[in-house]
Amino acid sequence: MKKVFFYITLFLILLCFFVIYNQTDNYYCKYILILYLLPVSLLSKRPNIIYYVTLCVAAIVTALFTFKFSHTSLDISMIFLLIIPILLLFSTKKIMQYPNLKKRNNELKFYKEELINEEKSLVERREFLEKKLERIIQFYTISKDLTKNMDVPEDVANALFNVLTTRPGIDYVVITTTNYNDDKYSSENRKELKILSRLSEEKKQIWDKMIKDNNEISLLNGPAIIKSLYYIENKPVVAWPIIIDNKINSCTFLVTEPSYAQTYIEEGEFFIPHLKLGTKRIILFSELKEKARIDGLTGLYLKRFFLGKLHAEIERAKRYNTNFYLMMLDIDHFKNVNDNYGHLVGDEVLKSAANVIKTSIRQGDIPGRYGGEEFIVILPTIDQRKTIEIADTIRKSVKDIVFKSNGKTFSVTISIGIAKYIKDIDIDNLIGNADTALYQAKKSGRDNIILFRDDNSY
Ligand code: GH3
Ligand code: MG
Ligand code: MG
Repeated sequence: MKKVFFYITLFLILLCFFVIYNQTDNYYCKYILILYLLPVSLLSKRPNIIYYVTLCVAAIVTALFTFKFSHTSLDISMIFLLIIPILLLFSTKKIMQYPNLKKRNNELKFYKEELINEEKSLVERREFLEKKLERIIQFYTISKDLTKNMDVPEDVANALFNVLTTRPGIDYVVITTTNYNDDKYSSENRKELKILSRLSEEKKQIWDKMIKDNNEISLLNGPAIIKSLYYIENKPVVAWPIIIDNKINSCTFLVTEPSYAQTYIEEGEFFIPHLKLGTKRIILFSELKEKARIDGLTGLYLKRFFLGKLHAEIERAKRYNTNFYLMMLDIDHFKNVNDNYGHLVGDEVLKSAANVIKTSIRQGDIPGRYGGEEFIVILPTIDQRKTIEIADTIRKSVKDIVFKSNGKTFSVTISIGIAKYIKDIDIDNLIGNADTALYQAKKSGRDNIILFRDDNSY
């Protein structure tokens, strides 16, 4: 393009020259016009041999032709011929440099391309890192969430759920847990904490059933694709089991797009230790809380916590119009045990009596240590006959225990007072009724069970 422009310019200069030349008859003007080619030949910015030679040849030929080989024509020729070697020298220098420039230009072009490619790959890398950063931030958020305010397994499930809702390629998620005390994780004893579904109701139910009925999870020891559900519906199911004390405590199932399966196995490797830590904290915390509620000597609920339970039971009975029984138990002449055998032996007696109470009551009954050698039990949803039956089992069992101290054997008896919850009674009156019945049991000769009667007809 530049070359074409150059030739056009050259052509136009020569055309102008010859047009003006033809317009004039004056020799002097022609002389000036020919000489005028000299500065014109020097005007070129880029030294070019063709440009100089063409203009010089044009000037010399015109001079020779115009002045018919006279002195003037020879003078002009000489001027132009003299200038050519000078200009040639100057242009040759430039021309000599020209191939180098061309080479340099090519090199620069190559560098430019290289730079463009490098920039492209840098942009790609940056985008990749940005995505990675986004994931790391999400991971950081969950790991932070998992280390705070975790009271119940639902809190762990919520923290995980919040992250999974933002992750791509997931169609369906079920976060399940099982009781820490359960023997093993199975489809029967697991509880669903959270479900994330991006499927139609019909598909959701299919997956729900397939995941629920699958017990392969009990064989897993880390994040994996469940083989027996492999690519059903063209989707893999990735499981994240949380194993605590060699038992699966909870498990998250992710139905993913096939291309995301490996990603979620890898993410499982990251998330599981955090989920495990969160779950462990909850277990530990609930164990600690439980310990704070329990009397160290007898293993029964402490009075303060027990009263809370009794309060709740009264509220429940009020709301659902149900009944329950309250049982108060007091070891007879316990002071004598302490006096005769010492406090340590007395403690053993308290422990044994508490064990008898724990093993004689039903699951769901709530036993507490009410005072020194006084115990108390809430017996929900029960009739009078069964209540007395339980009380009598306790009474007999306590009496049957043979204690040994310093080669001597002895046994103790227990007195029991029972009160039934009656509509609209408050907590103090209910306890008062059980206490009155206990007092009557003591009064009637101890080792006895008395049911509270409103008419005092004991
Ligand atoms: P009653 O048949 O009328 O109930 O007579 P009692 O001797 O059992 O009743 P009393 O209230 O006179 O005595 C209760 C004793 O229980 C007094 C106290 O020293 C003892 N005691 C309270 N708490 C503990 C304990 O934790 N360990 C031991 N070894 N003794 C305790
Ligand atoms: Mg006593
Ligand atoms: Mg007492």
